[in-house]
Amino acid sequence: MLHAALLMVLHALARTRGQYELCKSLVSTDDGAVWEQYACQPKAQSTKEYMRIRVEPPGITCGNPPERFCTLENPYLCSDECDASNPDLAHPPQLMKDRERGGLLTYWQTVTWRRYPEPLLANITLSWNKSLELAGDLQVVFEYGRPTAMALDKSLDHGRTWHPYQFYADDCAEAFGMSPRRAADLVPGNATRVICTEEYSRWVGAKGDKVVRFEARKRLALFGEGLYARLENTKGLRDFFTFTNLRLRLLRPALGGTYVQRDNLLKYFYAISNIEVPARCKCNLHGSQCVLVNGTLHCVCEHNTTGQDCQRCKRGFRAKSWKPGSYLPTPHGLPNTYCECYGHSNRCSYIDYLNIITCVSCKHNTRGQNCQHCRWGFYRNVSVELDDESVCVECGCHQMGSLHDRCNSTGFCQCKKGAAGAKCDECLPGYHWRQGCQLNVCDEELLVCQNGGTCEQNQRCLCPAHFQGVLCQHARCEGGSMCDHASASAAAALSLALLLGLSGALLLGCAP
Ligand SMILES: [Ca+2]
Repeated sequence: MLHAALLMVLHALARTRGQYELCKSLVSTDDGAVWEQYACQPKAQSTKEYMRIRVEPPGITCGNPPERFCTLENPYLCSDECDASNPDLAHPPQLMKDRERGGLLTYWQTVTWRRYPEPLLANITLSWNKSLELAGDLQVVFEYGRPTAMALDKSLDHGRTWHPYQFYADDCAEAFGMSPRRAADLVPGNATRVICTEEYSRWVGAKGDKVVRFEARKRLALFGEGLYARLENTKGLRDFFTFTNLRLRLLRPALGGTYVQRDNLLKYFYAISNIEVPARCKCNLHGSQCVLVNGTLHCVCEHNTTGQDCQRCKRGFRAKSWKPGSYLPTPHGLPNTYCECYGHSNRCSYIDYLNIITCVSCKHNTRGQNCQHCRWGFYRNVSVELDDESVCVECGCHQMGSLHDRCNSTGFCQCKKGAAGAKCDECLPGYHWRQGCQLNVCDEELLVCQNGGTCEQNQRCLCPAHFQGVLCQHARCEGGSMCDHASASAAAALSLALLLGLSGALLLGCAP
């Protein structure tokens, strides 16, 4: 009773929770508790705490040696100092992802543009060692002005190959040879276009907007209610929001004006106080949880999948090829992997006292937890795959000739004495078929009827008038004499009978 109530609660919970948050739920059916499986994905979250940051080139971070810098607002008040050896004056990369306490602004800062006109270049590589899906706007907060030229790249393969994601410049044509566009200008047909935007690079004063965005939200919103169908059907759309690494290439700092003031290069540098990457673990719709394992994010995989991204079938579940889950049909999608029943059942039941999931009502004469065995009385047809409907062939053991209706793995039945053949429907030499194999009394080969007798249905010799015995080997010796000839042939028959293991009856006859 309590169990049933719990099931109802779980089921209700499954229905009321958001889309794709639940991978499965136990439901009550006539067959008992059965798992219903759904496509599922982890919730979007801030991924800052799992993010690793690397900055390049070496020596780009300020403070080693200590350095003075000015600000664009107050270019001649150059009292600020960056000193890597002093915690209060150091600006290391981890300050781009720290939790700022008590309103204290902390930021990573580069060296100044002392080497002008050599460009001031800095790369920031963000890595998670895990495939993620961008679920909101990527935001980078710049202090002391936003760069006038910057590129955002992404990698899907842990940094082996990189692709441009978006370009940012105060003049896109000049910096990248592209016409400027805004994310708001995109339409569903070009939602994955790589654009150059001028929205985040203009000088708005030091107190103005500090944020540079990659507007994933606007791109996703282009599809409205049809988003999940689009994610399913539009090639490359899911991949567009997927990444393992992101890279910011800072190409030219904020200038605070239209040109570089060569007499005051200490006011040009980059400083970033925060990077937010709202994303979800990519689990291929086979997991709703993502956990840290040895410091790296891993999906908690359902639907008999495994791997960091649930990108493989579990051991023993490889008869069907792996597939990602599907967003369709909404609201629960298709998990695309049931418990593995090799196509002989599409229902699975959870047996709670054994803690196993087992296929229910295996069809096509199969049985077993995964419908991987043949029912009694059937054997495995090795010439077809396990998921073939004709995988189990009936043994067809002859009811009379075999001990029972089961056969071995090659289809051979267990025969009663004297029976032979795969189905036990034939007799060994010395036996004849009569509701099974019966021992011959006489035949045309070894137990030939003697003295002109004829064998009747292998059961008895019909002897001529003057002979008797099982094989008509004895003369009828009336009066007890003149039986010499017959006795000699009786002796021969006797030795033959002993040879064949016959006994008893032949010993009777005439005494000499
Ligand atoms: Ca910070």
